[in-house]
Amino acid sequence: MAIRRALITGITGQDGSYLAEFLLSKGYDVHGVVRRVAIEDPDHRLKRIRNLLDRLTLHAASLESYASIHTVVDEVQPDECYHLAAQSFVAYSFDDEFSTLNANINGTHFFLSAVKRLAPKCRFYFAGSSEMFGAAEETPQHERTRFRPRSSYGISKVAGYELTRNYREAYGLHASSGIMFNHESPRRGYEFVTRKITSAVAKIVAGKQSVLHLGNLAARRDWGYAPEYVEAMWRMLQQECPDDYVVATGESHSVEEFVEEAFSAAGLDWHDHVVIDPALYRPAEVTTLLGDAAKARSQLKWASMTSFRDLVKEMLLADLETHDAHLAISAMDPA
Ligand code: NDP
Ligand code: GDR
Repeated sequence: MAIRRALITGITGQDGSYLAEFLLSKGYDVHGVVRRVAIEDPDHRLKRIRNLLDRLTLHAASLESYASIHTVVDEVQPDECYHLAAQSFVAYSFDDEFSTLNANINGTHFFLSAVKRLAPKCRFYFAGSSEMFGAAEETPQHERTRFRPRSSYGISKVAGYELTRNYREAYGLHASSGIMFNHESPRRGYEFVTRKITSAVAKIVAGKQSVLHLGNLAARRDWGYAPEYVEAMWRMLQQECPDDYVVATGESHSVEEFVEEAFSAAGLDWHDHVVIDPALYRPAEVTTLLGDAAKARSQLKWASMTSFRDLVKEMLLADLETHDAHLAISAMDPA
C-alpha cells in the first residue's frame, strides 16, 4: 500500500505533537504547518516536536493568509488533513475577540476551501470543542445537544464545526469534527488550569514559589488524557463516512478537586497556598461540562483509559522532575 501523507496544522501544540508521533508510528509521511517565526526560533517554538524534526516536513504558512494555505495544500497533496491550529485559550478570547474569531473561523474556512479545490479526496478533521456547548441545556452533552457557546472562542468553534459540516454536505468532502472535551498531559500549555496547578505545586515543592492564584474553583470539566484523544481523531478519518463525534471520559471533576489531588499527592495542603483572584474569573463562565462518548465507543471503538488520578499524577511527576523536586516524587503514593 502507498505511504499515506498527513498534513497537521497546530503541530507545535499539545495535540499536534502527540498526533505527529502517533501518525509517524503508523508509517505516515507527516507534514506540519507552522508559523514562519517558528522555523526561525526552533529551540523555543518547536520544543514539543524537537525529537521528531528529522522525520517531519514543516511548511510555513499563516492562518490569516489564504494564499499561503493554498500553496501548502497544493504542495503536500495530503491524504488526511488535521486542522488543529487555533487560538485555543478561552480566557484570552475575552481579551481579543477579533483575532480569535479571525484565526479560528477564517483559518478553518481557508483550509476547507483549499482542500476542496486542490485535494478533494483528502479526509479532513476539524478540532471542535466542548466549549461549543457552553451553557448546556442538558448533562451529559452528546452530539445532538444544542450549542450555546459562552465566549468568542466557543463561537469560533461552532462556526468551524458548521463550516466543516457544510463542506461535507455541499461538496461531498470527507470532513469530520471531533467535539473534544478537555484533554491534558505534561505537554499542556502553562496557561491552562491543570498545568498551571501541577507546575505551581512542583515549584512550591522546589521552594521557587509559595502562592498560586486561581479563579473559579467550582467550574467542572471532563478531563481526559491527550495522547488517547489524538487517536480518536485518526479513527474518525478511517471511517467510511465522515461524521461528528463527542470525545470525553464521561466523568467530571471541579477545579478544586484537581487542586486537592495535585497538592495532596505532593504532601501539601492547598489551603496554605491557593489564593482566589477575582480577576481570573471569566466574564461568562462555562460552569459544568460532562461528555457522553457513547457514539465514539460504538463506532470508533474508542474509549478513554486514563483515570483522573493517574492523569494528575503523570502531569505532576513531569513537573516535579523539571523542577528537580525528586524528594517529593519518592514520597508520592503509588497510583
Ligand atoms: P495548543 O494551544 O497547545 O496548540 C495550538 C496550536 O495552534 C499551536 O501549534 C499554535 O502554534 C497554533 N496556532 C495558534 N494560533 C495560530 C495562528 N494564529 N496561526 C497559526 N497557528 C496558530 O492547543 P491544543 O493542542 O490543546 O489543541 C489543539 C486544537 O484542539 C485547538 O484547535 C483547540 O482549540 C482544540 N481543542 C483542544 C482541546 C484540549 O483540551 N486540548 C479540547 C477541544 C478542542 P504556535 O505554537 O506557533 O503558537
Ligand atoms: P478551558 O480550559 O477553558 O476549559 O478550555 P482552562 O484550563 O483554561 O479552564 C478550565 C476551567 O478552570 C477555571 N479556572 C482557571 N482557568 C485558567 N486557565 N486559569 C486559572 O487560574 C483558573 N482558575 C479557574 C476556568 O474558569 C475554567 O472554568 C480548554 C482549552 O483547551 C480549549 O481550547 C478547549 O476547547 C476546551 O478546554 C475544551
